[in-house]
Amino acid sequence: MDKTNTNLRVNPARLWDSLEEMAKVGPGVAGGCNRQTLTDADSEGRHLFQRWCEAAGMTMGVDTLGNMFATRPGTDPDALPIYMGSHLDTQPTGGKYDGVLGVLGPLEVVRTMNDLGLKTRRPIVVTNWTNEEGARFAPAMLDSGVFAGVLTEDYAKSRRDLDGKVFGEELKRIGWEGKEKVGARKMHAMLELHIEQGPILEAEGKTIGVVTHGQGLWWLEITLTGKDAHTGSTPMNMRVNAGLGMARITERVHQIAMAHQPDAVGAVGQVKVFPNSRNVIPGKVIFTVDIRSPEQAKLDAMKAEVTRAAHAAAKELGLGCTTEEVGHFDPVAFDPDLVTIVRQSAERLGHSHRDIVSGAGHDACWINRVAPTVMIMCPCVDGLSHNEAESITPEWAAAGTDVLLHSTLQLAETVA
Ligand code: HGY
Ligand code: MN
Ligand code: MN
Repeated sequence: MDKTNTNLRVNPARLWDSLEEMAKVGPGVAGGCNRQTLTDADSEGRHLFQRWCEAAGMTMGVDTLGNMFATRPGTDPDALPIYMGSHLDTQPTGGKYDGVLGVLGPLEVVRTMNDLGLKTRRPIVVTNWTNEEGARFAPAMLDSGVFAGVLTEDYAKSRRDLDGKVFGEELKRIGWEGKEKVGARKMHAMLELHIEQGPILEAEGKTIGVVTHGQGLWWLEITLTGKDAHTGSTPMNMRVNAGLGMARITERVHQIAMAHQPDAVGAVGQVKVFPNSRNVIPGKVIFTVDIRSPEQAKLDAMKAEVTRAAHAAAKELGLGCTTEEVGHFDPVAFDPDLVTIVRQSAERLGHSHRDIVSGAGHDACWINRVAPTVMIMCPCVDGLSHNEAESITPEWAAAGTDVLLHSTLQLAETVA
């Protein structure tokens, strides 16, 4: 089969049905998903994914952090495989496509190859990375970070959620702690298909994002300590208000990001207030600052400015202040040769496309350290993501998966 055959396309209806079927596992309350990592819903989604992979003739391997690897054999078992993957875990108010398209799109690629009886020299592996979101257990991209040798397995297994549940214990509880050594697998290349999660592609009428770079990020967890006191009877000049400190620092994070425009973002997304009672001045607040930029210098400058601002605000209010780095990766440049293959596949298939920098972090950002890696993006409506109203069209899903199909067949070397 001529790999450049532009008639070679996936089955859009089957892909869409799989996305909708998976979305029923761990449903949200407003049409999206709440399939947080290492929950029973995550486990149910994993079982469904495994059943589908085995029905497509693949064999499943699972490592000691629950990363899942479904293999379609090649004609040369010694050849390094082509990996395609992303994540099935979602935010608490997540969409149906963030991560999921990057796992079920590759499954559709394999299903299409089966339909057409296509053989490749290299094996092909479809991957589900555990805990990409970092919503329940920080940091994001935790297990691909261990796979890439940046984080340790002990660190990953020690992470706690807001209820004090421990990652390693939850992984055992849901029965997805595998036997494979994390990071032992070697890859010829890794491709990740993902929705853009930003407004650019849709606004410019482009169907495919050829991802050349990913912006870097810092997650700084700040703990402010003041004094619990009565909100009614405590005079204003006697208050040691950790909640006020958090508010001031949140405003400063916004100002710092705005001062580094363009290409800088910052916000506070997770806040835990103690004792979180309506008539008690918060004596303690723990919150995470998320700052990002594609430019290393800006990222480093913002981190220093946010840290200084936090300590200054705390000092003004007489608060104790500690900061902890709970997530980080530098800006990444994806493999130029793979970027060219993705761009050529989009061209060949007649899809409009543009080079783009990923605003969100992805497992590909870590895997890029251990294998040539690239990402393919499709638009999402209004650029909205990490929101249950996240939406894409079946056409966008199919276009991104067709580009993945063609790029993967080229890299895996179809055998006549
Ligand atoms: O945080 C991120 O960028 C990704 O969605 N986990
Ligand atoms: Mn994602
Ligand atoms: Mn996400």
